[in-house]
Amino acid sequence: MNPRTTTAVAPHRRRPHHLAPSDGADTGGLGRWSVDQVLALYALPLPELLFRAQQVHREHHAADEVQLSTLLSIKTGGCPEDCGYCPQSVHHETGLKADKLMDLDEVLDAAREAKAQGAGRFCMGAAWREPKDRDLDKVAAMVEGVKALGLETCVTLGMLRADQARRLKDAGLDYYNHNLDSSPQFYGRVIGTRTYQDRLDTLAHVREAGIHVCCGGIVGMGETREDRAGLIAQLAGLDPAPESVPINNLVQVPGTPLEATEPIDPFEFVRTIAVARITMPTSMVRLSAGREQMDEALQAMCFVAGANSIFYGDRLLTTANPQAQKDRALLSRLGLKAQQA
Ligand code: SAM
Ligand code: DTB
Ligand code: SF4
Repeated sequence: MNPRTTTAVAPHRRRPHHLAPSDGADTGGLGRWSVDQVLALYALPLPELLFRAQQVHREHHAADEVQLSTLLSIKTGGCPEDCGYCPQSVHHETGLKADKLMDLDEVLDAAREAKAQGAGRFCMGAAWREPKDRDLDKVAAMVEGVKALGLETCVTLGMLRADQARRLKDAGLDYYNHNLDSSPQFYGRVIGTRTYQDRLDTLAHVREAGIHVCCGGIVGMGETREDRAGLIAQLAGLDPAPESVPINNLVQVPGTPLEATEPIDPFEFVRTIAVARITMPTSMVRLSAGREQMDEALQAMCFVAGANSIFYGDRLLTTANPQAQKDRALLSRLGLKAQQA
């Protein structure tokens, strides 16, 4: 049976009023969620929350498919921004060596390898505040080359002007990743060199250029549940919601200010995935950074909670990710399969 058609009535139509978007009407997740409404989801008994997340998930997605994105850091380290979680910032002594922008051939070799391993999307990340126009030409060539290999393309290059977004769209870019990272209230505790509004402006330029939006955040930075709910309410309130929503669990890197933060309770992480799924029904919710530090049972719970995408490949940008072979074995044990691009 097609998992998309197993429920006759949209499950989120049966939500009690206090768990519905604030416009009052059911909008299939396109309405705005207040922070209190998101907190009410968080407060549900875990089995109830997972049940609801599964209902929404099956209404909009094939429940046995996981989308696979491979990351490559095309320009590593030396970033002028001060993001407190990030090993690539010049503000933190992490011992990371800064590199220049990679050559096209090297990038295409990595993309070919990702495709051979079964990835559907190739995401290229650069440690920039924003791209210089001459660098953007080089990235545009990378996008064209990767796309020609039959992979979906994604880049994350920092802040983007409207004309730069259009340049990337012309090169064939499918997705731009730019995260809100946390709630507007907590954000300033982690990042001082760019504002929340700067991020919203970049997202608007990406959207206007007709590029799919990949936007999520990080948890485990010492934020409260209210901050996590604030992040989710912001993401779900983007109109339309991001097509991809990466939920990162902080990878604590020695030398960063967030190095010794109290880790998030694993069940609270699962709740965050479930709440993202319920509030953004049609988005791909990506179980992102932090999987190397999770056991397989916790990852399985995240898939039950509605995660349907992962970063796939032995590295994230500068830190470790589970080996591709180990991930293939895990998906197979769980009866899940890679989504065909
Ligand atoms: N420099 C660009 C920017 O910040 O927009 C693109 C790359 S940046 C590394 C992309 C995202 O990775 C960040 O917004 C953050 O959400 C995530 N990230 C970075 N370091 C992380 C860490 N140590 N643990 C978890 N997520 C992290
Ligand atoms: C996202 O949300 N997470 C990815 C991707 N977008 C670019 C990056 C995670 C980085 C983790 C730390 C590192 O490897 O440097
Ligand atoms: Fe730079 Fe991005 Fe790291 Fe922030 S997250 S320091 S912008 S590479």
